[in-house]
Amino acid sequence: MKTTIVIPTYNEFENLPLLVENIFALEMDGLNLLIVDDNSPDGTGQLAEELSVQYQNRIQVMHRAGKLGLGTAYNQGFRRAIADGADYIGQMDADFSHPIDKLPIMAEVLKSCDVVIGSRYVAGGKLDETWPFYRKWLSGFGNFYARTILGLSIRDVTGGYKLWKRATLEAMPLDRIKANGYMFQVEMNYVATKLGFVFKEIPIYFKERTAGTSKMNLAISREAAIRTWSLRKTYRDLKRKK
Ligand SMILES: Nc1nc2c(ncn2[C@@H]2O[C@H](COP(=O)(O)OP(=O)(O)O)[C@@H](O)[C@H]2O)c(=O)[nH]1
Ligand SMILES: [Mg+2]
Repeated sequence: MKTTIVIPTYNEFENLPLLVENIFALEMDGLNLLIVDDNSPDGTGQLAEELSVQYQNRIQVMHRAGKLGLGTAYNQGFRRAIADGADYIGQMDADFSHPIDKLPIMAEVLKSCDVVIGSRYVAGGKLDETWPFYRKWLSGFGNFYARTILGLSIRDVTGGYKLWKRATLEAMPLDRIKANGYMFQVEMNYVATKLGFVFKEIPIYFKERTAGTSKMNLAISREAAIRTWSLRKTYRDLKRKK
């Protein structure tokens, strides 16, 4: 049983070593990491290579030419994880916002569904308490907006902490997923729901990063606001691959 967590990185030099150490401290069987680095100017890519040597075969590194966005990083990472024979494939940010200690329970819950989301919007889940009101509001509103327009029953549609069954990802038309920011999460959820896959959400506390800086920006929010409306049309003809 192999579980590969895909971790996209852009300037996460300060976070990566402790993150990796904490993940492997879980001592989950068959757990390994795939780091997708976009030629980070701070040297995260080189650091990842060094960690890969230190942790022997448990870390793979993909290097891309430059900052190409979160969505394409996951897209390429997923394909590679599938090709490398992972049974469960995860997504996690490199900045400790996603609680590492929830991974074992997510893996347990995945046995009885197709995708598990570490969710900020189910009972027991929470956004960072130190976030200012407007950020909480924006996150809550963004979720409500996408859920309503797309008719999704998932509570946390923009969350980026997930565990997929290999078969789920294999059935997804990854070549058609074009969104790159928060919208990548929404688009994946929408397509997977349309294909009939079953989601479960387990509560997480989403903690703001303490090291490094956020890469999200206005363009990403704008992409989300606009592309949400076109998803229905884009996937009108979607059928489950046989
Ligand atoms: N490879 C890659 N990783 C990225 C890119 N943008 C963000 N990331 C990573 O994606 C994760 C989430 O990004 P972050 O800036 O923390 O987003 P926020 O939590 O919404 O503020 C972090 O691990 C980042 O290093 C990108 O363009 N390429
Ligand atoms: Mg973050």
